[in-house]
Amino acid sequence: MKRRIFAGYAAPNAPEGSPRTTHRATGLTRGVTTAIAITAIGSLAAAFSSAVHAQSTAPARALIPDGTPVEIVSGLRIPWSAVTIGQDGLVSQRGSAEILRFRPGDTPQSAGTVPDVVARGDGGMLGLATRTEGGNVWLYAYHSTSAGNRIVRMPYAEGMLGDAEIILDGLPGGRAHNGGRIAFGPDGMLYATVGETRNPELSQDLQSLAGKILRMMPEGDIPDDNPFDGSYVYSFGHRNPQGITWDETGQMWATEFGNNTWDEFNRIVPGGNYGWPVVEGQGGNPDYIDPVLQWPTDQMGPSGLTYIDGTFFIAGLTGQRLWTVNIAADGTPEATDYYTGEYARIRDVLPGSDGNLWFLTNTRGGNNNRIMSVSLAPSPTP
Ligand SMILES: [Ca+2]
Repeated sequence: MKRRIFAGYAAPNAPEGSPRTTHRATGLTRGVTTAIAITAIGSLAAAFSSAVHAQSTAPARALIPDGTPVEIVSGLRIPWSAVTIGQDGLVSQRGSAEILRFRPGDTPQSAGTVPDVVARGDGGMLGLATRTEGGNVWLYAYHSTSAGNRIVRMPYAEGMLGDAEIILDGLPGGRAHNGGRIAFGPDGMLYATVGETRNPELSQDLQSLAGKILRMMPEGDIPDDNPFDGSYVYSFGHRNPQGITWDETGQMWATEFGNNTWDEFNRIVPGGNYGWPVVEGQGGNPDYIDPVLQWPTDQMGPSGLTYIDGTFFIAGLTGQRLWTVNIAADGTPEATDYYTGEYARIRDVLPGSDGNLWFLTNTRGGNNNRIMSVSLAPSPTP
């Protein structure tokens, strides 16, 4: 059973894998409720309108992790991103130029290396994405170099990567806040999250690609219909976003590391300004778009994000847990956490090739990290 209890409260003797805490955000129309909001009440109009947007297709029941996760890959060192191509999985490790290929239960094999990868701070080999074009399969990678961050692509055939082709080079980079997630949207465009490289003022500077979500053609050109003419910038005012996904309506969503107070779950609109560094979390300032949900940074630290049949799954890195988010039919966003502290930090989450949910663990020491697989089931409570 779900427990709707105080934020930060750990239910004693909760069975393994059961939800520990559930946080319900109050909506404008709900008035005072007994639900506990970890979101600030400010600017819930934005949250409410976002929720209304999603409600028409929201399923009656949420998906929840079902049972004990099974280890399908071990011995990884800071795995950062994983994708599937058919039955193959491919995974990046932050400190390595090598991309590993795996199938659940087998020892991972090298699929090839990416040139010019330089790992320092939170940079290195970061996000992966795939694209099938005609009969060709491409693996895209976002990685750090000695001079900022770069997006490349490599053909993938018979388990091996071909030569890398640069898609976009010279992205802002630094020792921290490199962003690094990439994914193709339902519009066939490639999106990338770029952190503000610990230069907060760049997030509001439309001439800089730091602190932005970018949108580009699969070959790296700027699309004609981007919100700012001649710019890769799709949305701005971000701090260090590391998760992007889309729901079945085509709406984009993103997770973002906050500074000291609030981590964010944002509904992304073209040209939107998400506030950093003027606002962290829900500020209620009409000049900026507030997050739909926010969490104290010790509970979340969101990295990877995916969406499966009406439920968002968020890799809680700092909070060392898996989060789900659902938007109820009445527009109320609800977040639930699982496995707190059981699998170390969690860096990425994705639909696996075995039909289960996969997530990547990141211990602080970095060694013997794993990919876990867990089945999903409808929540027993509507
Ligand atoms: Ca924000």
